[in-house]
Amino acid sequence: MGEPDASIARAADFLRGARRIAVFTGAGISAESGVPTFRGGDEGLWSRYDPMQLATPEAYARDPAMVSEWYDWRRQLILKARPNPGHEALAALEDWCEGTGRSFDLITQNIDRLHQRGGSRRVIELHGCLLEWRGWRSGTVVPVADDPFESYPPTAADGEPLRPGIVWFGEMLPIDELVAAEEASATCDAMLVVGTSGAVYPAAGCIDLAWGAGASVIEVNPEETEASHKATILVRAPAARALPAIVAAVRG
Ligand code: BV8
Repeated sequence: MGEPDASIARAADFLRGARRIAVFTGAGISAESGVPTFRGGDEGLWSRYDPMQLATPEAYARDPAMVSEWYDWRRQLILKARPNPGHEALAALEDWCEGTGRSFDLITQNIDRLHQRGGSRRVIELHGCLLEWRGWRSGTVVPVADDPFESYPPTAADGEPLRPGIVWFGEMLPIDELVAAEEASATCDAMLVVGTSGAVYPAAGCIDLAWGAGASVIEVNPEETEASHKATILVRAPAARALPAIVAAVRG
């Protein structure tokens, strides 16, 4: 694999030398599960939709039917998706950390729950989860069937419109998750940054915290990102290929 081989071996060395490992993931780690990313090329979700048109509370208030139908379309994609070897490698890394007395935290911006379905246990979801829906006004979480909703917006038994249990632009992140993610980022000595453009805050601030604390930052991404200049090591390869190789090298 040429250059990525050398970076994979170096990444494994840094992870083996770490006592506290944090992983920060974005939409790119689910790309090889068939879940479109936001900014990637012409297949990116946002290439067809203006994010500010749909991923905001104002958009839902303006057109709850259209916004909830778009999210239900994405929910169906997620339900059909399967964890890929990248997700599974991070679950194996978590096992290795537990087995060797290291601390491990997985922080994700993703709302697809593929990390948990791939075996990860300690997952901090900064932007919520698209499989969860709640009352637009009450915030009450309402169990929903996997099937596509019959009408849009979906409603609770009492008729209250439901919205996806995710964080939209302009909304605060869940405070407990944000505090836990920032604490893990500020105290880790190695951070694996996988599949994110590093463009969305305050989530991407986790990378800044690790970098500022002097942690080794390893970026796994086929492309340059806004976080690349903070990386100690650049692994320019797709996650489903690079992560299994890195974790195999870590476990020797
Ligand atoms: C808040 C859920 C305030 C919705 C999402 C100017 C400067 C700084 C900040 C701002 C600003 N203007 C506005 C803001 C704030 C704004 C923000 O950061 N905007 C950005 C666009 C500039 N942030 C917010 O609004 C946040 N809230 O600030 O609240 C506040 C304060 C007090 C009180 C009230 C409010 C909320 C942000 C959360 C938004 N919700 N998701 C949905 O899913 O529809 S964010 C959305 O983008 C995704 O969830 C994802 O988490 C996030 C980032 O995207 P990425 O995951 O990085 O994905 P992307 O497509 O960008 O990149 C994919 C990467 O993968 C690429 O690099 C690609 O190369 C790589 N890749 C592709 N294939 C692979 C791969 N890598 C590896 N392997 C592969 N195979």
